[in-house]
Amino acid sequence: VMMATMSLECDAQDGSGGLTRGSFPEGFVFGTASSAYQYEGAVKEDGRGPTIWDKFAHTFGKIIDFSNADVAVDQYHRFEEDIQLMADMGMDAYRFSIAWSRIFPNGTGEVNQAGIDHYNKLINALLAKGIEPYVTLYHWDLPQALEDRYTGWLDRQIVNDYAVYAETCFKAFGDRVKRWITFNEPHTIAVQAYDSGMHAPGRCSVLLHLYCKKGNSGTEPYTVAHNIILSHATVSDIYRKKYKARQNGELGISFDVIWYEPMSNSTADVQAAKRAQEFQLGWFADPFFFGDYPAIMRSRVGYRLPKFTADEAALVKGSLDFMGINHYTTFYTKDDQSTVIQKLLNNTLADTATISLPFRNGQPIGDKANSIWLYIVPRSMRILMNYVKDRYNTPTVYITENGMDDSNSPFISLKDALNDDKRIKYHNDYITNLADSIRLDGCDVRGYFAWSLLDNWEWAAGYTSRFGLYYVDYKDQKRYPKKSVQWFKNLLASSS
Ligand code: PSG
Repeated sequence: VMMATMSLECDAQDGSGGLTRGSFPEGFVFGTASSAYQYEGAVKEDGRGPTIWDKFAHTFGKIIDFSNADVAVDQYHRFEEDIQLMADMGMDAYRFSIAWSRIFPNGTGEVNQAGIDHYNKLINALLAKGIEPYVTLYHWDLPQALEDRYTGWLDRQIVNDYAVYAETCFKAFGDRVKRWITFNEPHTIAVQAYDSGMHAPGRCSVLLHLYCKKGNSGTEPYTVAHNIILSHATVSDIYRKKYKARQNGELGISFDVIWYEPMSNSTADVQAAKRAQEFQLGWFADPFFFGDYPAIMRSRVGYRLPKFTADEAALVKGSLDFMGINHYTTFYTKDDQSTVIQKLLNNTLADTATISLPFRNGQPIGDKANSIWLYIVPRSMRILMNYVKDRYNTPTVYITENGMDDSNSPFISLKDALNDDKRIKYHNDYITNLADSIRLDGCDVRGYFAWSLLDNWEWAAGYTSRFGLYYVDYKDQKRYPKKSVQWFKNLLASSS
């Protein structure tokens, strides 16, 4: 056992344990991912308007360590240094998001030129180092003004305002940006922000409004999802009609996908795992491929699930050029028809009639990272790629996020924090399974983005979670390479 463990570690150290650039097709893209609110800081600079996350983070009791991202990792000022770190690793691409409220401080109205200038500088600095920008237009930081004006994503007006914002970005940056991600994790938005209430704007009705003042966990997630899907479709139509011919780019969405394994091989549990996936990925992806939500959602959610008119369905269907997939973890799923939970919660989880857990017979499904939801199950990467290939007829896929976190503990020395063999193994094993899905199974995956370049502000978990390839000392913003940086360097420098 000892020997086996040692040789595993050695593989992990010497970079890539068999993986090389040659394990992937020509042109396969490697990058790291980030988002504006988690990285930028400078929240009051150059005319940036407040967002729902500024307000949420400054509300007592919403963030575990009482922190906020007013400073974060200060990438607003340090982007040149950070781009050098990417270039040193040999990264091909960088996925970052634009803060809507830097472009339109009030959500709509007059463009803030200083915001445009900032992202021009960032994009140009990336291109100067040969790093391709992959730009997310919405990574959760809605201008607070739109929340105040009409409750943001709950109101159909958002579709128009988002379209103006997106088009402004195409005009300003589309000569250089060829890959656009219109939304990061619409499912997480619907469920965490409007059902559990753990994310901004913190709406929910579960547990008798104990945790949220306002909201309806059984209806609002479906309304918000619908408006997000229509927003993507509207923007895709605009892009294809007015920009695609000249700019020749592509638009996708980054879907969050947990893999669900049946808790047992009973028919009920097998069906439950299938149902859980249709309520997660199917909810958001099916409309783009088939023009409607999954049939199981129609029957279980009933009148609470909005309908697409024939025109809308036609606009939505086919409006995705590629699928982004954020994949981290796997749960066991079992059938749960108990009306107690359904009555008590009356939310999207109750609608699925399933329960998902990381344990079976007291055994965890995999090694745990730091986040309570992050269990390490590398085989699922390959299984998920095949599920996507079969269900959606071999779409073009980018893994837009994959990674694991360590805890931010005052008892861990810097030296130990940099020694991240566990992260090396995580990336090695997930990437190996990804390579197999392409080479052996014919899945059309074009790129892989590690979450994340740097340790950063992890939403409701604040600074307690460290996902970076680089360690950040939050006292002085110094970046230190963890061991996984060298591992990526070796992989990216290997010949094809
Ligand atoms: C991703 C996956 C799960 C929960 C939350 C996320 N899951 O499998 O239960 S959020 C996602 C996000 C990014 C985060 C990162 C790590 O896009 O901003 O920092 O993953 O949580």
